[in-house]
Amino acid sequence: MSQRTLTRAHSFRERIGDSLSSHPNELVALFSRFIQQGKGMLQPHQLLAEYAAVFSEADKEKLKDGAFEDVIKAAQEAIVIPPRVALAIRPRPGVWEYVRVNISELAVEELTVPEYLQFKEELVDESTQNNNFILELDFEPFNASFPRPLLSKSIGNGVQFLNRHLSSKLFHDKESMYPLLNFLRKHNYKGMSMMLNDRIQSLSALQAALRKAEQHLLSIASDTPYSEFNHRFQELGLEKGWGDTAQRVYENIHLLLDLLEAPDPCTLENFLGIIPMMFNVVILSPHGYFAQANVLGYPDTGGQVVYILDQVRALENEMLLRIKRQGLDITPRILIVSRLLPDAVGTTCGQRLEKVLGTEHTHILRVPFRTENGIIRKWISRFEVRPYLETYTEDVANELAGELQATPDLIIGNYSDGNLVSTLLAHKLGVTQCTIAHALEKTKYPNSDIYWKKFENQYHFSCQFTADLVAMNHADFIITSTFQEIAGSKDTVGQYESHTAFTLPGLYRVVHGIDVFDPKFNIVSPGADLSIYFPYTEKHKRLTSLHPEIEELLFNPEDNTEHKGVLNDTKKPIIFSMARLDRVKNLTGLVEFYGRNERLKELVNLVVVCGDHGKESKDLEEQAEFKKMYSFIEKYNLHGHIRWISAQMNRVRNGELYRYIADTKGAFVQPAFYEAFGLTVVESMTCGLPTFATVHGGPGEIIVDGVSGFHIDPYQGDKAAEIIVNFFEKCKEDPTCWDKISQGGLKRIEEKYTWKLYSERLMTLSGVYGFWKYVSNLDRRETRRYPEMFYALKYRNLAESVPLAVDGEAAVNGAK
Ligand code: UDP
Ligand code: LCN
Repeated sequence: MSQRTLTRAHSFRERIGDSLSSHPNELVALFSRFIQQGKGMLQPHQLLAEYAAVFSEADKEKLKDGAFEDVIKAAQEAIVIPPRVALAIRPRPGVWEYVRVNISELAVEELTVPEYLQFKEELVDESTQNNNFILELDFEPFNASFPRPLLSKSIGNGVQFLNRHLSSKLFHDKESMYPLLNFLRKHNYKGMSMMLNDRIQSLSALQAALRKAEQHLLSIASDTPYSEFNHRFQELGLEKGWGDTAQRVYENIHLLLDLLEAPDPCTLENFLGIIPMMFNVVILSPHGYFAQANVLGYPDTGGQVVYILDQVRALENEMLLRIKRQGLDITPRILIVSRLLPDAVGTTCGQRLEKVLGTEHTHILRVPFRTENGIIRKWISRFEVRPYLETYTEDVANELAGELQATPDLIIGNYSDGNLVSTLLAHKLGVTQCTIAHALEKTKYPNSDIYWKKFENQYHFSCQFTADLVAMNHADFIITSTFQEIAGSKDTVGQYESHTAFTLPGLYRVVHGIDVFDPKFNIVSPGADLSIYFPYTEKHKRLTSLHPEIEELLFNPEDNTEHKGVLNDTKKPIIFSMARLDRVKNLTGLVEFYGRNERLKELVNLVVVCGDHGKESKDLEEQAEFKKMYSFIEKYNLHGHIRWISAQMNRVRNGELYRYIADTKGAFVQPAFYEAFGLTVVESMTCGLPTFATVHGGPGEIIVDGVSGFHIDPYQGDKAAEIIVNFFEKCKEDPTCWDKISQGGLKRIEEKYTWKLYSERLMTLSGVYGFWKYVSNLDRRETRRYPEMFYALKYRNLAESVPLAVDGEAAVNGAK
């Protein structure tokens, strides 16, 4: 059991035991209600409902001193197998305790993780009950010796913790400084030494050289370029990389002297931040249509593409800035590696190399999927790419060697497939690896672990979850967009946290898959491209020349492949939504709750952008959503109230569309059942458009409810409609209500969600984790060996079981 489970004195087992003595009838009454549901699983809202049904307010008051309320509030799941009920209790993010109550024997016992999972498996597969030979995956022993933070609030700030650990470890005594010295001595770019040369062999030599250099710098003008004292520095044992001018070099030398004399975590982070380490970055995003035009809104092609294209622009700027400040004349390269699709259907996905607009040194490099029978021509869903990824990795490694003529300094994986390829590549090349999940499917599809067999044919989750575990454990650092992505909130479980312990019955049991307290986790939030998404109030920047096109999209009465439906009253505010037409995005749910609320229909029009009216979808989920959307329009007679526009791929025009909706004093609604982050939410808020967004996932954290937007619960559509009605009613009485939320949204974005903040942070992380990888290489060898073995023994077979796509047949699963 985890070191962070509660101490025994306060354990829930004991507290339930105490309640059993003090209030036996009440406990039996409550647990009997659970048992009456029969064999199955109860979710938190069901547990709370049962609690409310059994006890009156007065009873609850009486029970306050016992464990009842705390248990019910903290329980994330109950497994009912009469006469026993097991509870997974989560007193705070990342901390779990498992307890089982036997209602016939009035007994309470604490369960270990494997015991709890084994009990849960009985829900689906009785035959595993007494099977002691189930494969149990446990990463904890490999990390046990490494200290971790204990407070939930430290989760997601791994770099700070690592700096503290590194500074105390490195500066234990003089000898422990040697890794830093060796790291600086080894530093080079394509064989060209940087920072130190061979003249410096010891720490005392380093300190002496730095002091002499300091004296020399004090004797020359502060703006003297490095080239003018390069020779003098080389004689001292110092090479390029310290800075571009005497002033900057002086500051950086001083920083290292400080570090050597009086080490502290902040100086260490600052010093690692100035070392030139990042010149070649590889970013992996194999699946989907990855291109700069004509792709957004298609199945599997959404925020990840937007995120990466914005990320590389910000990253290239930051790299150039730092290289200049370091006084180096090196041209950086960033390569986004995606899949080459010979059947590119009007996109550039068939091109091998494509320059990224707005950058100088960044390209999309496309490498095809192939088998021994040749290259795969068509798009295939992200759930079906598995069988190609190993060969793909080899091909990518060869292409990179040719294109970069160097080993990359950092490899960033995106989404499950990209993260797996990044693992294989980083392993092969010995490079620092960062992963970005964007969305972990396990959270999006409830119970997709325990009932994995039901999902297998369509989604191949066994393979995907295995790949995710391998990648998250192999990565040097993990970037997430929000805290909730890692560890959820007080009441909800985080995406990564849900990988701590779970079971795929009959396949393997994850006893300890990932620890959300691991210092590899860092929250680095993305933003929106400010040249496209800016406030509707910035009149001088507004793209009014696009208004006729936008008005055509919104109001032209003719149905065509771009739009369906007409808005009778064009003066009303518009509530607007835009997403891939994916079940999880729940745009059909929005149409339904809009349709059911007469007052909402009176107050506002509804505009949804999703799907493609022009061609029949190849995606099964999308096909089903199409049908549902049409049926709700008929069922709730929405003619005259709704406009359904095909996916819009022109981002510049989309930016103006958000602002146009703001001109109508409307709002953006994001009704997803689950949204990992939610770039549209950030885009609409950046445009000053009041936003109502799902409380499940990232938007719950991006928006402060009632201040910078509103939370809605897609599972309670009627209530969501009421929240929107209330807002528009209030705005009718007092238009400043609208302005207040609009302003609140803008303020929130400025403070937390910008690409400038993102790229600075990413560079810092690469420095610190790169250094950490260097100093800890030997210590962490077994941590890497274990996922490798798991990959070879488990993942490979699973990947091979995913059927190969057949070019020409492309009815495919899912959408992200
Ligand atoms: N998008 C778009 N046109 C569409 C649908 C979506 O341009 O028809 C863009 C949207 O503006 C956002 C991205 O695709 O930039 C979707 O990202 P989000 O994080 O909201 O969701 P994802 O698709 O990644 O799940
Ligand atoms: C994938 C998702 O599902 C979204 O929630 C994110 O915003 C997007 O990737 C970018 O990270």
